[in-house]
Amino acid sequence: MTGETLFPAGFVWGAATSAYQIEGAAAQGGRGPSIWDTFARVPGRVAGGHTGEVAADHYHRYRQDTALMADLGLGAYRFSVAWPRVQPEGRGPVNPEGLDFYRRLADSLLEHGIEPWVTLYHWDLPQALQDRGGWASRETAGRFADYAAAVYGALRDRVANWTTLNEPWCAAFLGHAAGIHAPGVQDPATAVRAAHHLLVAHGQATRAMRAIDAGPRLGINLNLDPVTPASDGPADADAARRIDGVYNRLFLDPLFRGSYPADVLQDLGGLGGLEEAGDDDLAAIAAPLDLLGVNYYRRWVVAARPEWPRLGGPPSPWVAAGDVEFVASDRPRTDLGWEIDPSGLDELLLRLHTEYPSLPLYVTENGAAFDDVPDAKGLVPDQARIRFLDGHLRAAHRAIQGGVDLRGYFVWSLLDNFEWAEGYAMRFGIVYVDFPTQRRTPKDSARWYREAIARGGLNGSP
Ligand code: IFM
Repeated sequence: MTGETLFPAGFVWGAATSAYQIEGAAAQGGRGPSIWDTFARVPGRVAGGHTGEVAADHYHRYRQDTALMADLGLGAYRFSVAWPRVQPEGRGPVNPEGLDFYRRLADSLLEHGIEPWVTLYHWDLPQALQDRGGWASRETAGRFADYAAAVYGALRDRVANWTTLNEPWCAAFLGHAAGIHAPGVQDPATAVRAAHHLLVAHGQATRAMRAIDAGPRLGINLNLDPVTPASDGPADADAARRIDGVYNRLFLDPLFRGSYPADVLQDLGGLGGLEEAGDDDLAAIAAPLDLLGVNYYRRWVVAARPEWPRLGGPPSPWVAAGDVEFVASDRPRTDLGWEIDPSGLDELLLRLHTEYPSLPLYVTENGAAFDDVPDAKGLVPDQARIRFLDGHLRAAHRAIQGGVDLRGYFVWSLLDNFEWAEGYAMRFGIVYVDFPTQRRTPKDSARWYREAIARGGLNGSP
């Protein structure tokens, strides 16, 4: 390969994390318990019995971490605010100590010339709100709007870029249908209702923040994946339509077209009562946004298996699609077993550009879990992650060449962290964290990313 694959001037080079996955200090600084504190304590819910109680201790080490980011040359850092740190009870008075932590973090980033990007909800609902019904209850949407306004009011002088929710599909369907994420509910109708209330929460928060001033660049982070039928047959095509519907379009359509997709409503057959969503809700959900954050990890290849659903095993997160098989291919995989397919990223970005136009896009998460181990010299050679990032950045570049308004890329993740139900076994960081000592070691991928950032792109032609 010769030449270089350069990104446009102003392209944002970032890294992302989330509060519960890295902060620790779960009972410090006035933080209240979240649904993940409760869930992780239940035996068998999280691999190894791990919890986020200490995590990467970022709450105490944030200065060291921002210095690390500066050393990498990051232009932006996406982090989430822990709702129970700001409002321990999920409503009522804010905890000044909680807000101060995020002010100090933002200041430290700004001192290093790194743009703070805030996500308001990355799955750590205050337990007190779960006790009142959580996302199954409409009341939670209103509480989220109050919380969003409080955080925006406190940080708006420091933070320009805001996203409301991270991956509402996971919060709704992993949390309330499969029950493999907090709060561990296993009821399809509740999952669909939770999805709607999450979207209403997004809409009401957007309204509340814009009522304070016209300042925020506002968006949402969706996990989106292309869905490909395993064959040319009509049954597999229909399986792909259904998975695309309940995974991608259930969120994209209300946000960017103002209504739930008719075919998905029909597939869901009245579950969750979505067809009764009123005009007010839909108008709030569809209020114009400034950006869409795309979290991309893989492509789904699906086949219809009418002889299913299988008996036994945990309930499926794929509501109304329990008869769909996710077909494995011989593509290489990460250590989490996720197939690696960079071509899904440009395909997805081009689709968003064509079907949901005029949205500035950012890849707000993309990365890979490997079982990294430091070598005898204390270095962490992670060639597989470098290949992963290189391949996906090339896909992002192809999308830009194809006319997509893609403005930035955030690697998931800056640090090894608490990977939800997988605990600490799965390492997504470009910086290795030795959890017993909390020592940070930039992996080879961090050095590689630093070079890409400095060059404004990749070595070798597209
Ligand atoms: O770690 C998660 C993150 O919290 C949300 N997106 C996917 C990542 C990898 O599973």
